[in-house]
Amino acid sequence: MSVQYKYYPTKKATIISAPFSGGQPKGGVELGPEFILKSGFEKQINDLGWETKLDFPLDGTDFENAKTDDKDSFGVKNTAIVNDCNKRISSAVLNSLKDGRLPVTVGGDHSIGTGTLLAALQHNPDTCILWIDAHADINSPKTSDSGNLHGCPVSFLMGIDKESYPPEFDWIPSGILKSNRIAYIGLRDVDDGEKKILRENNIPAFSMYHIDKYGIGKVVDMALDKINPDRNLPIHVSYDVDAIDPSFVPATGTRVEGGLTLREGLFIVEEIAQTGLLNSLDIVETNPSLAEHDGHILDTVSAACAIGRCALGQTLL
Ligand SMILES: [Mn+2]
Repeated sequence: MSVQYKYYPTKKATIISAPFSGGQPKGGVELGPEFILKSGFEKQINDLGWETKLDFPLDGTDFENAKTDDKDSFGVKNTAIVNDCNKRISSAVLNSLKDGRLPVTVGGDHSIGTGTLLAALQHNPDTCILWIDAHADINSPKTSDSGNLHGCPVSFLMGIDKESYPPEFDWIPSGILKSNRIAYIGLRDVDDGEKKILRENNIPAFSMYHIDKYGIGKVVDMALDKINPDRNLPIHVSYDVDAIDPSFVPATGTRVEGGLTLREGLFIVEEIAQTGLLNSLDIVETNPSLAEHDGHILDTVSAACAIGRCALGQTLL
C-alpha cells in the first residue's frame, strides 16, 4: 500500500505554521500550530519518509492584539489583518510549491484558506480543491450574518457577490477558482445564503446525508469524479477538523453534532493519498483553549496530526 506522490517523488514537505484567529471571534485557535508541533507532528511526518522544514510566515506581527469584534461598513470583521495574514500565508505556500515541497499549512482559523488555495491555483490553475468541513465557508460579505471571515474564504476566490467586498480584497484575482474544481465533504451546518450559492453555482457538495446514504468510500469517489474525473489533476485538501464529530474532535470553534467518525475522517485523506495526486494540504481550526479538560486537547491534537499523517502516506497495513 505504499503511496507514490506524483508531484513529490523525493518526498519533501514544508510545515507552514499559521497561528491566526482573526477570522472568527474566539481566542485560542492561534495556539493550534504550537500544540500540534509540540506533540511531535514533524517527527511523525519524518517517520513516513518525508524530509521537512518549518516556516513561520506570521512571525513578528501581533495579530491577536489587532483583533476587533466590530463589523466594518461592509459588514465583516478584521478585514485588514485577515488580508495581511493571507498575503503572507499565500507567499509561503507558493514558495514551498515552487521549491517542490508539499505545503502542509497548520492553522489557525479557516480564513487562511483564501491564501492557501490562491497559492495552489496560482501554481497550477487546474488544481482541484476538496474542502472537508461541517460548514461550506462560502458566505460573501453580503450573505454573512456574523461577519466572521473564516466563513467566507471560498467566495473571495470564486468572486461571488464581488460588489460586496471591501477594497482590501482587491489583491485576490477573484474568479481564479472555478465552480467545477471544488467539492465539499462533511457538510451539516450550511446557511441559507450558502445553500443558494452552492445551488446556483452547481458546486458538488456532499453532506452527512450523502455519507449516511452511500458510505464514505463512494462519496470520496463521487467527489473526485466531479472535480478530477480523469484523476490527473493536482489536489489541494483544505481540512477543517470540525468536519469530524465533536465526540472525537471537541476542541474546535464551531462544533456541530452528527459529524464524521474519526475513521471516516481519516479515510478521506488515506484515499486522497492513494491517488498520488495530493499537492497541498491545510489542517485548521484546532483550538486548545476550548477544551474542557486535557483529554479534549489530546483527542483533538491527535486527530489533527493523524489527518496529516494519513494524507502523507500512513496506512493501516
Ligand atoms: Mn471551515
